Amino acid sequence: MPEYFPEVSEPIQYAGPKSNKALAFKHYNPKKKILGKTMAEHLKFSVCYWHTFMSTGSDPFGPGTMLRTYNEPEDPMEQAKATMDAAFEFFSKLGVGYWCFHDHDIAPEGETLAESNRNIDAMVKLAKKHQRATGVKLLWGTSNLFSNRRFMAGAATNPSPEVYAYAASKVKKAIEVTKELGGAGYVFWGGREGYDTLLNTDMERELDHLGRFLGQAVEYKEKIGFKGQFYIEPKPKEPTKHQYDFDAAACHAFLQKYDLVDHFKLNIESNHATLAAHTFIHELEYAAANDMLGSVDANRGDLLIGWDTDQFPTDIRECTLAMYIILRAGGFKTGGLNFDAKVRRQSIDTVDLFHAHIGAMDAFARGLENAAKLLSSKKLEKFIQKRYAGWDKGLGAKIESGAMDFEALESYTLEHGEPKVQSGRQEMLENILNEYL
Ligand code: XUL
Ligand code: CO
Repeated sequence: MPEYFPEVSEPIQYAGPKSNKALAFKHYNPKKKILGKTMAEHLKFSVCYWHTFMSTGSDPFGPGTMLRTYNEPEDPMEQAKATMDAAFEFFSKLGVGYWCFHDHDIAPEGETLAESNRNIDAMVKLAKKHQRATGVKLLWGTSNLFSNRRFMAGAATNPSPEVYAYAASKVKKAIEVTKELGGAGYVFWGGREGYDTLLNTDMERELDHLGRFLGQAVEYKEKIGFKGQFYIEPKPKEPTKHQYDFDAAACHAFLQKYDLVDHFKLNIESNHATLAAHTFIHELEYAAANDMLGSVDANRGDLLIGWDTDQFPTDIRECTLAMYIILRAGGFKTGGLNFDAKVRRQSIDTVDLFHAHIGAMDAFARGLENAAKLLSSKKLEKFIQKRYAGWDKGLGAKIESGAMDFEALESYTLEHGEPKVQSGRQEMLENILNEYL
């Protein structure tokens, strides 16, 4: 088999923070134990197939810039096979435990659904062989329901029932192969489930269709005995003007309305959070507070660019806060940290893929170490506990237990007068956080 990443001859090693080696981990030490688990077990890093192996740097103003030897075969299936060989070589050399894919990242779409499915089957066979040989596991699978022109007006929310049927057929197949590959989860990202203009949109009907579609997916999952976790990945806009899975709260409300909330968790993506005018941390916290935190698409946006730039995460403060919430919520169960991120258009060499992933893995390793220390110190926990202590006894406890109605609350206030107020101490808390970065 040809070698696709000859610039890295040995798997990337942990060399420690003092090392000057660029192709080495300075902080990610997979075997190091933190709060009873290894770093690898906490972080569960995953490489995404689409950006890392399928994108070559094209943007709305120009074509790809990156020449990859695995893209050289002209026959689409030969190219797909070379790409998969390259992908598993990359996973092994980088030392990640997981990968994620869309159906048509790994296999070219055929002229018909049947041909597409045959292509997928051939590639799944090869993926299975590589998984066995390398030990790399599938974090989640998904179906691309947004690139083909048939999906221009959405998939489950398409005005045409025939498109709904096509989308269902693709999801059916994608769930089957995710199961076949032992996938720990399956993601629904509603790529065009939304609208470009309300002037042509029956929103009520589209939402009902999306609810039905996801319900049918749950039925099929149970029918075939797929034990993986279903996730919805919120995103507020792009490619459509408005996407129904706007943010964690909108997804949560939607799942409750259609009685699906017990069957799904959320896959929170950092750059989608910021597009929704939230912080990544807000979305994680909302998901955790509602027992909906499932998995993470780790990346970042650019403060000055208004679209999904999908850059590799490098901000230690953000990684620390993210890991703080994830640790406090009990850590990942089925999910992990999937790098839904791509190298910049000028980063044209395959070695740039290593630099990008190494940097992001080191950033989250530092985040994990900082978060574990901050959590163990209980400094923020204790402050919050004290801030809400009024609810643990007396009046607060009575309100929480439902023992005080509005009349009783009025009597209390008339008797006790003006409430005592306390400082929020934001600046002091920010200083504490900085001590841990
Ligand atoms: C798009 C996005 C997708 C999903 C999977 O913004 O994040 O790649 O993660 O379909
Ligand atoms: Co994503």
